[in-house]
Amino acid sequence: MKLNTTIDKNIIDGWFAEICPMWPGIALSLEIEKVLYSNKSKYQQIDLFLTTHHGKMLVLDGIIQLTQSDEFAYQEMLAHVPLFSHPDPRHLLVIGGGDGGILREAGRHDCLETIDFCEIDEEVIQVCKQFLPDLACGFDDNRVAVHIGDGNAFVQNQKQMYDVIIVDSSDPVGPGEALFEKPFYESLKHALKPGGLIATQGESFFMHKKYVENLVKITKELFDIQGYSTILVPTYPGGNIGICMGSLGPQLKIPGRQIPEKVQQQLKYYNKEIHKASFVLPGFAQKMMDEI
Ligand code: SPM
Repeated sequence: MKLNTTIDKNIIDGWFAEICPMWPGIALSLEIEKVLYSNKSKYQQIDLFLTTHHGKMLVLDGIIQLTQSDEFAYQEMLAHVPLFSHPDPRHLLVIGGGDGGILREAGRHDCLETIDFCEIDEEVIQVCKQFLPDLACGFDDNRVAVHIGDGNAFVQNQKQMYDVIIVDSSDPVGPGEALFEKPFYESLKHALKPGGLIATQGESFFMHKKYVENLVKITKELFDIQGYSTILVPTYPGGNIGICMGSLGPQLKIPGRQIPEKVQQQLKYYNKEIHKASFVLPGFAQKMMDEI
């Protein structure tokens, strides 16, 4: 099948193959029905596919960012684990995640008064507003203030502003690279109010040992309390992805407040039990964390 996309090298007989040096020798493939959008933005290659069995799929620089079939797992956990760990979050910063999925989940927290959002690539936001309204509805919340620009530069100018900061980054290849380095984490720490906490896309302990070790090392060095939670996501490499967290006060491994019933009813993955269980790691992964 010939598909009209600018990432032809990833398309084999109508299947998209996610090939990346970060996970050498293995590639997840999804069958594609149609290319809905394909363009090189100022920062990266953006592709939006309709798959045959997993809904629409957003791909940046050849890497799967989400599919409609399982995006809820990642967005719910990356939003609600940190937000429910904090006893009273009022001010939130979200860096990355131009699809709006984290904003959609954060919007369920009535206690939030302001939600700053920083994304480098405005074209990702536009594409998701056009093709993924079930995620981009996150932008409709009138507490959300959108800042287009480099998240690393943005956070350097914020001092003691936020109760919670969530970093929904792509992988450390391409525009997201600086978001995996210690100076960025130092800036995140300075942008937190006393008692604040951060949560960042923490890669996979199966697939990216050295990246996970680096994130855990940085957060252990900078924060009083550190934690690593894991999420099952079938369309990410290895079927899992982590959340790397650092806290200036609140415990992370149990919710710091009640989950309102009206919020719980809207969720498909997150609940009090999975919050706690997500910090229980397989033996080899826990050993890896303990040795850092
Ligand atoms: N809001 C969804 C944006 C997705 N951001 C994270 C994407 C990560 C893609 N690569 C996964 C590799 C995991 N080890």
